Amino acid sequence: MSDPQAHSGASSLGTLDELPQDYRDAMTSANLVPLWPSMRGFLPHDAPRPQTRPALWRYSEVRPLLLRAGSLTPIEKAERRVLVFSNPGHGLDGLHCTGTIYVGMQMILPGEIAPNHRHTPSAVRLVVEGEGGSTIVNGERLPMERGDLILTPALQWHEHTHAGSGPVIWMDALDLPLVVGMEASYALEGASQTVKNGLDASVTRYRRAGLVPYQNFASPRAQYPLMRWPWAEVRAALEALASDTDEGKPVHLGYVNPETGGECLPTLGFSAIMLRSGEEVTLPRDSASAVFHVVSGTVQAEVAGEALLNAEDADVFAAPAHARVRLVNRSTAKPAFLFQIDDAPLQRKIGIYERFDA
Ligand code: 1HN
Repeated sequence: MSDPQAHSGASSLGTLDELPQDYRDAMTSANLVPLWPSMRGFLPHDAPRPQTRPALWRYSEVRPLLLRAGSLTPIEKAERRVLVFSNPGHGLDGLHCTGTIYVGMQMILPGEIAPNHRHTPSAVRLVVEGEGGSTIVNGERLPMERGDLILTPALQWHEHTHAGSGPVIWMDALDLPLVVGMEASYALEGASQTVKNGLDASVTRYRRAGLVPYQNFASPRAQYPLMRWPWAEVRAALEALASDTDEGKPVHLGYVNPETGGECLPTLGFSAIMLRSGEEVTLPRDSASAVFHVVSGTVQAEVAGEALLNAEDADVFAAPAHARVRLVNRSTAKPAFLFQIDDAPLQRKIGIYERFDA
């Protein structure tokens, strides 16, 4: 995008070592620094310089390490048994998948409980494998089936249980880096919840797009009316959209709050992409950072010009803000499905969201 108001007569700015030592010492003892030596770093010209690198985490590497954590670390010693997808551009300890998005893979074993708590960061789960897992959110039991999206928004009570056999594994995504940056990240622990509603009540109430419970017109709408999006329904909706979308154009659906039509969380956005067999798609480039999770199929991704080859089931890759993302499904037999997380909702709210392609 070219901005007629912008002009890049980039002149170099003064440096710290051009300043006399006594002046620098006086600034330091008064807790002052000059802006000009670091100005370009904080405000680079023409485009951001993300620390986030295009990076890929392979489930075939993550899974055995997660299973091993099951015997190395009992749930009581972990509360959440998670391996965090740390973007190397940020240093591994910062828990950044992108600048704003935290992603990890969590495992719970039969009979275990990941205890009840609530916290200021918002979270979602995308279920990867296993049967019998549930997340209980504010007294509502949400079954965890492969590909399902489950919300646990900011400050809502949530705990995870597992009544089946074998491990249950899911991907967690949180706006943690953002809330940590605001110095507002904290949690409260609580006693295990009493399940108050029927199984999966929010999915029952909001069974079909375009229909909401009638009494909601008269009473204040719940902030988070729908808590779970079953994958079977998302997949069917993608297949329907594909039949009405030209080859090479993204078959891309956004998850929304069914009462408002807006994003389902204030900070992070969620969407699902279908790549038909043999299809190659370039997503419209925008200012958001994003994380992609392969639900099924094989995807060759190119992120900011870097090739991330053959991402397969449950593999995850990160795209920095402003990056171009190209996706190819080389299979001639099978479609591929991706789940996307981005920080576009927050960028829109603070007025910095930009789309660079028509
Ligand atoms: C959390 O509460 C969960 O509830 C998972 O399952 C991952 C990462 C950082 C902070 C809180 C969960 C988390 C987390």
